[in-house]
Amino acid sequence: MPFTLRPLPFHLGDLEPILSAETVQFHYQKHHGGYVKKLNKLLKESPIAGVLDLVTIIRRSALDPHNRSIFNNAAQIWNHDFYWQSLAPAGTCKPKGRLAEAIEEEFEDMDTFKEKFSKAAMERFGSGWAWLCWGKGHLKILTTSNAETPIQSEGISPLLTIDVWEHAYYLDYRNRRRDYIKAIMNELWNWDFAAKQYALANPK
Ligand code: MN3
Repeated sequence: MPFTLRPLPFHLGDLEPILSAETVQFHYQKHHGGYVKKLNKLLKESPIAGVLDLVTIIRRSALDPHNRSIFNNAAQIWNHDFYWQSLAPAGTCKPKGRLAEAIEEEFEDMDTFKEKFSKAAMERFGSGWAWLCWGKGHLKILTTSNAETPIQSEGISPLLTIDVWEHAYYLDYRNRRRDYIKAIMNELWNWDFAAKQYALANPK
C-alpha cells in the first residue's frame, strides 16, 4: 500500500500573515507531496516495501547506507507531518499547564527558552530542523541535519518543531531565517498539540 499525503490540519491561508498561503501551498504540495511520491516509487523496488509503518521504515533505513534515499524521503514525510501539526493559526493557543511549568523549570522562563531555541535553529548549518523534545527525564532542544529526525532513536519524543530548510521561509522571509523562527515561535506554535505530545511522552 503506498503512503498518502496527509491532509493539513488547517486551511492554506490560515497561517497568514506569518506564513502566506503561497508558502504553505508550495511547501505542502510540492515539497511534502514530492517526498510522498518519491518514497512510493522507491518502495516499489525495495524489499523494505513489505513494512507498512513509516516509523519502522525510518528506523530500519537509517541504519543502512544503501537505503539512504528511502530514509531521506520517509523521514521527510514524518518530519513534515509533525511540522504541520506543530503550527496553528495565530492566537488560537498559548503555553499552559504542565508543559509550560516544565519549560520554566528547565530553561528558567519562556523567553530564555525561545532565545536558546532560536540560537540552536540559527546555528543549524544549511538545511534541517530544530526540535523541542522530551527524553531521559528532561526537556531539550535538538537540531537535525537535512532529513535526520529525533525519532530515529527510541526514547526521544519530539513535542514541537520548526523546519529550517530555506523552502520553508524563502518566499515570505527571503534569507531572514531568524525573523521566520521568531514569528513561528511567537505566533504559530501549536501549544495544545505540544501539550498532548508531552502528556504521552511523560505521563503523570
Ligand atoms: Mn520542508
